[in-house]
Amino acid sequence: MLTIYSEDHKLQDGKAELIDGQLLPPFEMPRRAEMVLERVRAVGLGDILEPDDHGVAPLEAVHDLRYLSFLAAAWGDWVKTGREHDALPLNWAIRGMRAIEPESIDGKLSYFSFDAGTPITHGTWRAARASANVALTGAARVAQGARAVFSLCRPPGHHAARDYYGGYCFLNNAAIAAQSLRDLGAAKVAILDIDYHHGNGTQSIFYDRDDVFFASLHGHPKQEFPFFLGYEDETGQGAGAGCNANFPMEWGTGFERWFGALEEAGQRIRRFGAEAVVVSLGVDTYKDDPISQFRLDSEDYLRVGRQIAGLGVPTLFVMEGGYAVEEIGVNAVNVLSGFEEAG
Ligand code: SP5
Ligand code: ZN
Repeated sequence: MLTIYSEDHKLQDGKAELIDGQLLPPFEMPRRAEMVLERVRAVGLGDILEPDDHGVAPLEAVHDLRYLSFLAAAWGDWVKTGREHDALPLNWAIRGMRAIEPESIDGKLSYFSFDAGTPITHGTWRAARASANVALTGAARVAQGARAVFSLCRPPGHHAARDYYGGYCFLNNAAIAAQSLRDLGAAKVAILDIDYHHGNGTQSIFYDRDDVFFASLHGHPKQEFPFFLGYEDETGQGAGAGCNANFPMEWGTGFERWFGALEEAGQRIRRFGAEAVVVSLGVDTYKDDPISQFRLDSEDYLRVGRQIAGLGVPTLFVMEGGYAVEEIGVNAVNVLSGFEEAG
């Protein structure tokens, strides 16, 4: 299996995220991608390729123009006000408040985000664009006939919506790749999101569309971040009615229960008739993940890969979360090895 990777991910290297009532060094750190790359090499998964630059058009196909302009300018605008540390928002519009884009950078950070866990730094925009290019280059290979490609994206993407960032995500790599697969000829595309957290951004981007099916297995929103999306009764709207499937599960969920949900999600994707699948591959479902509460073990990920191979359609794996840094390489690459084995 071909891996797409860019060193530019290292440009996203924040100093602090707000988590657990504290400002801590970010769990989403450069070493994550380096550990995955190291494991790709160690098992001899296949060639490792740098991404091509796909320009802004595929970003604009998924994200709002004003949001993209904000992201491109955010660090510069922040520094202009005399600050050199990471940019974090302070507050958000909530019930009864006005959703008007403010002029000041502090106001814009609040307007275009949903958490204070996602620092914007000097290199954020470049890293996020490189990550999207990694996804797009993988999508192009899949469209050209590859059975499967691994886009080793960092920063991750599935929490980023059309016009807001959060959850360590700025550009929605999986959504950008899925839209690109559509534009390159696949009539129907499915996104299977197996990251521990609900892919709120991806769901919202495709919620009213019948050409992209979204299925997500995740921590139940009654307990887990991002809290305000990911319930089972969110099934799509308008033309997209029936094209969204959520499988929320409670803290402590183990592999057997989780795998049952994966089988069900697979059935839904098969019934939908997807011609290609994008997998939002997070391995924060791992038992020792420092911020998550499912109980998958390293060997389980081999079975996950085999199961996804059983869908029998061209597959693009897009890296999302996973914060047990020492094990992230083994866990992520086990999914890919399991897929390959099932060849
Ligand atoms: C891509 C991705 O996996 N993003 C996840 C972002 C999660 N950020 C906030 C998680 C809050 C976790 N709270 C648990 C505290 C553990 N002591
Ligand atoms: Zn996650």
